[in-house]
Amino acid sequence: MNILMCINNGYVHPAINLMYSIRQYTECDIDLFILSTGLNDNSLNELQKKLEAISINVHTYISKDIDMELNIGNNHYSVDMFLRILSFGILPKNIEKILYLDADIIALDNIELLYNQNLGNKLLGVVEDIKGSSNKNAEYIKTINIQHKYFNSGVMLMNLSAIRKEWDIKKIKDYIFHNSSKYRYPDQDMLNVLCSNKQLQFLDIKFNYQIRHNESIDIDNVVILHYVDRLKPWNVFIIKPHEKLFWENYKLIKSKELYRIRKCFLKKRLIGKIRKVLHLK
Ligand SMILES: [Mn+2]
Repeated sequence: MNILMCINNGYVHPAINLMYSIRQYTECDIDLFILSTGLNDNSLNELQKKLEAISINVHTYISKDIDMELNIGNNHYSVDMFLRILSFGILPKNIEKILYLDADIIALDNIELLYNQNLGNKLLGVVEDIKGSSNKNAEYIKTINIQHKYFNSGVMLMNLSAIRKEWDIKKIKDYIFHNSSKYRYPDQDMLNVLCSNKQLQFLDIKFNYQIRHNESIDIDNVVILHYVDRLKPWNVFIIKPHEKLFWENYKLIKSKELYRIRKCFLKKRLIGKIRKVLHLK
């Protein structure tokens, strides 16, 4: 099974956590492809070591100057997330199919169920985005002008051989170059615009169950749980039951790193709140 993640240093531990959760449910061969604009040596070594321990082969592709090429500028989104759109041109040509996963995700069942979905000639297997069905975002989504259901780009089964036939790497780079500041969720909106209805295979919600901090969940059927809120399990004050699942899995990794990151984040937030109350800048 080929898995793709596009991460920077900040997401190395959530990524390790995700791979451990996947390994809980499957013994199949896993090749993990990491695309990044840069990972420091410590992060990279840790990633390799922790994943080797659960028999996952890691392949890293660093695209250092891609932000200049794509003109992302001051956009507060990380450049790394655009790499998923370009993956068809970066990854070796013999990779015909790959499962792209965000790092704010854990598996609760065997993801081979998802990997083995038949896409035929379609480019992507995706799940509808929950924001797309809320009133607040429906108006905005109308403005990006798509003829299909708005999908979430955090989980995508990618038919790379079909994509290579349809997309041209230079044209896609140009498109990102000229449009990255136009959209609210740039990479996701662009992927929605780039695909027509007949190029998409919509999959069951259980393959990308999008949960927000304040929601409750019945996890019986869920294969992939996606923490879509801006606040991730490692930066919320109070851990809800679905976030507990994340931390229970993290125990397997035997590392203190994510606990440390959480502590730093909460401390910063607390100081921010105190300064606000005291009207300090
Ligand atoms: Mn996500």
